[in-house]
Amino acid sequence: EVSPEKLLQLLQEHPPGDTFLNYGTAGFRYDAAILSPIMVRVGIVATLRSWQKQAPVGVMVTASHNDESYNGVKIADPDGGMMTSDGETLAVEMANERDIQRLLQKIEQFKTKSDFVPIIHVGRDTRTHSPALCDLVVQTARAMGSAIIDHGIITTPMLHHAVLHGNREYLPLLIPPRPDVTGYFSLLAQSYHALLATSHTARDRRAPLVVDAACGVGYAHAQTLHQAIQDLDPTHRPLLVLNAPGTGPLNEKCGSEHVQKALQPPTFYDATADLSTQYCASLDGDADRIVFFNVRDDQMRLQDGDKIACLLCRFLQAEYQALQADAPSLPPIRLGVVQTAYANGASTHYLEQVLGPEGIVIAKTGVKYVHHAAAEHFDVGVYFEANGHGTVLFGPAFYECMAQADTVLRGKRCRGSVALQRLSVLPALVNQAVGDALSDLLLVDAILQIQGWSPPDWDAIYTDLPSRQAKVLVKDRNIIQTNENETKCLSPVQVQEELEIAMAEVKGRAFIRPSGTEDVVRVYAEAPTRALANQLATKAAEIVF
Ligand code: 16G
Repeated sequence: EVSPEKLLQLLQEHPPGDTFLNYGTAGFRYDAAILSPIMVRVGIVATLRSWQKQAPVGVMVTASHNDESYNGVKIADPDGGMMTSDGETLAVEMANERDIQRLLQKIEQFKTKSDFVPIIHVGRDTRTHSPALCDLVVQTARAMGSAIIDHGIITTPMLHHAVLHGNREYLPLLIPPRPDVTGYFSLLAQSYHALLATSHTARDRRAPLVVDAACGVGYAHAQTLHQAIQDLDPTHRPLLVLNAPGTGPLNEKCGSEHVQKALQPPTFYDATADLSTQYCASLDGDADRIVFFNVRDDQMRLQDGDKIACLLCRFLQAEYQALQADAPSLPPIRLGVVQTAYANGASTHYLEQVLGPEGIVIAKTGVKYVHHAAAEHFDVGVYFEANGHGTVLFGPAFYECMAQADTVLRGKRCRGSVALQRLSVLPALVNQAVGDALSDLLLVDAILQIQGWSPPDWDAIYTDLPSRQAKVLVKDRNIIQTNENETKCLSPVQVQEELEIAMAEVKGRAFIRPSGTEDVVRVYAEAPTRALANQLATKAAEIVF
C-alpha cells in the first residue's frame, strides 16, 4: 500500500548520523547500532532499482563473516548478481542525504508512468538484530508501493538464487526455474545425484563430510540439503552439520574466515562425540564461501579457494577434452579461471599447466570484480578468491557446444557421452548468480568421488608457497593507488620501486592494496620459505608506513 506519510515518518524517525556511509565491496556493513537509517534508505534504493529495471531485485541483511555486533545489507540486481556500480553510487548518495525533501525529490525523478509494481525479494541471516533491520527495509519499500517476497532466514546465495530464478529471462535454458527455497534444495540435490550417477567407480561414501556452519545461517540449510540428498538416495555421503546458531558465538573460532586466516581447525561447539577431522568444510556466517580442511598428525591441511579452483579447472578441462575426442567437430570453448592477487603462486603455476597461460586472468579483489571478469573473458569461467568465494559461469557458447555435442553423440555409448552428461548437469548444480558454499560443497564432493580422490590426494596436487598477510593502519588508505588488478602500486611512485627491490632480495612476491571493507592498507607477501615470507611482509609494511 503506497503511503507517503509512512515513508516520511520512517525517514524522520531514522536520520543518518555523522559517519559518511559507504557501500563497500559487499554492501553497507557497520556496527548494528547505526544501521537503521541505512535500512530505510536501502528500502528506497531497492524500490528505485526495481522500477528502473522493471524487474524484481533482492535485499539481503547480513554481515557475513563479521562478529555478532555487526550487521549489513546488500542489494542484488535482477540477474541475481551483485548490484552494479551505478546502483552503488545511488545507494551512497541516498544513504548520506540528510535533507528529506531532497531525498523525496530524488525519488520523484525515478517515477515512471508504467504501472509496474516493484518487487523485492528479502532475506536475512541469524543475527539477533536482523529481523528488526530487515523489517525497516520491508516497511519502507512497502510504503513506496513495492511488493515484498520475504524468504525469512536464508543464506546470501539462496537470496541471489531466488532473484535469478524469479527473472526467467536471465536464466540459461538448461536450468529449470526453481524460484522458491524448496526448489533451491531440490535443484542442488537432484543435480548432485545426477552428476554422481555418471560414475560407476566403487567408492566409500560412508565417511561423512563434516560441515562447520560457523554458528550461522548455513546450519539449518545444510541440514535440509543433507535430507534432500538422503531422500533421493540414502547411500549418498552424509553431511554431518555442526556449529548450530546459539551453540557458540557467530564466526568466532569457527567458520571459513577463522580457518583460512588463522590456519586452525574450528572449535566444534556442539560436538559431543570424537568426530572425524579427515574431511571437513567450513562455511562463513552467510554461507557464501567455503574452505575445506583435514587434520593429520595434529597438522591442519587447508584446501582453500585456490585449491577448489584447481580441482574444478582440472575436472572441466578433462571432461571437455574427453568430449572433444569423441566429437572432434565441436567448436573450441574458452575455459579459464579468474583469481585475485591473493592467489597463492603455487596455485597459479598449477593452473598454467592445466589451462595454459591464456586461461588465467587476475582481477581486483571482491566477488563482483572476479565474477564480471569470468563472464567477460571465458565461455566457462571458474572464479575463486583464496578465501573461498567462488563459482563457475557458463556462457552462451558453452550451451551451444552442449547442444551440438548432443546431436553428434546421441545414442552413442562412449567416454564423450559421459563427459556430455557431466558437463550438462553442472550449470544447474552450480549457483551462477554468486558463489555459494552449499553448491560448492556438493560440486567438490562429487568431483572427488568421480575422480576417486581422497582429501589428501586433492591436497597433494601442489604445496602452497609460504605466505604472510598483514595490515597497516594509515591516516588515509586512499593515498595508496594500485593498478586495475591490484598487483602493483602506482602511487606513491617510490613504493613499487622499493617493493621490487624487497621482492628480488628474497625471490618472492608482494603487493599492497587499500582494503575495501576496513580503514587499513593490506599487505601480502609470499616467498620460498616461511622466514623469507615473514621478512618480506615486514619490509612491505615498513614501505607503506
Ligand atoms: C568482501 C568481499 C570479498 C573480498 C573481501 C576483501 C564479497 C561478497 N565479499 O568481504 O570478496 O575478498 O571483501 O576485503 O564481495 P578487503 O578489501 O577488506 O581486503
